[in-house]
Amino acid sequence: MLTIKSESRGLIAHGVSACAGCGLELAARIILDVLGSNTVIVIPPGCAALFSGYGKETVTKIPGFQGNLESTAAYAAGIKAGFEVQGRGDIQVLGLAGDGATVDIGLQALSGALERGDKILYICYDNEAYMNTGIQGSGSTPLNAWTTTTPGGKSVYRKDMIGIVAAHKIPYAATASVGYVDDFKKKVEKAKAATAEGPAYIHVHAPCPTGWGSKPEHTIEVAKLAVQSLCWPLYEIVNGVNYKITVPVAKPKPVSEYLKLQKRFSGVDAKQVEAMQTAVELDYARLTKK
Ligand SMILES: Cc1ncc(C[n+]2csc(CCOP(=O)(O)OP(=O)(O)O)c2C)c(N)n1
Ligand code: SF4
Repeated sequence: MLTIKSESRGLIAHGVSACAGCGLELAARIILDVLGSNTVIVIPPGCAALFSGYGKETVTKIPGFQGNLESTAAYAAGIKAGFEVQGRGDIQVLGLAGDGATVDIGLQALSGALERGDKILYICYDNEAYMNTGIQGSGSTPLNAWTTTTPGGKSVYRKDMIGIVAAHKIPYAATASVGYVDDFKKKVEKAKAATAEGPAYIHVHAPCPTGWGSKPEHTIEVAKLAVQSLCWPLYEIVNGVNYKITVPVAKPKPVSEYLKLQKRFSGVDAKQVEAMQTAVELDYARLTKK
């Protein structure tokens, strides 16, 4: 057995078995640094389960619960309700789930919690596929991306998950990126505060070198390029109506710059890149008008 001799910092110990350069690992450390120890975490199966771990192998230093893939938001809501009944409503309950567990399989449970106004914080880390079970395409996989279930490139657009969340008119929703840590931290702070009123939701873009075919040392560069090429705009939405872009992009970089660092887009041709460029520009123009 490996004995780790150094003291670990933060609420996630070292020794996490995530892949090198994992965007989720960085996101999880940032989130718990901001939320602090008065937090209970709910994690479904997926790569985040590497943190809740198995038996004595957990690396999280806060209480946690691993449920099933469908019900992260329902578990979180139930745990929060239990604390409220006990007069311990100050405990932050965090659901941390992948895009598959959020955008597809857990969508119904999440929608229910958002509609009821449960005072939970839900963070979806978006690695744009079901990574833990071998890179299958999800509702959040972008157009033209290779996955094992979209071997010729995904033929349809991703779901507008943040739009779906905003339609519930919850107190706070935001997109975030591990490439913009200060912006991400501020959003976790705001989301934490918003849960005094109702649900808060953050959708954080978290590159996955294993699934995207990017170099581990390029994770931050890839994350930043997604924002700078308008493929992943950073904004927040208060009460479902007040939109604000938090990292404006005055001179966008071409989408092709973002794509070229990832093997999952190596099959795209010039026409497809052009279509992606047009789509992100239109989306961004619409966003700036909201
Ligand atoms: C209903 C259901 N279908 C399939 C599975 C198998 N499964 C376990 S983890 C996982 C991948 C989850 O993907 P995502 O939520 O995107 O998280 P990631 O693995 O990318 O971190 C799947 C499909 C399951 N546990 N439950
Ligand atoms: S497969 Fe991707 S998300 Fe999962 S641990 Fe590895 S790098 Fe992280």
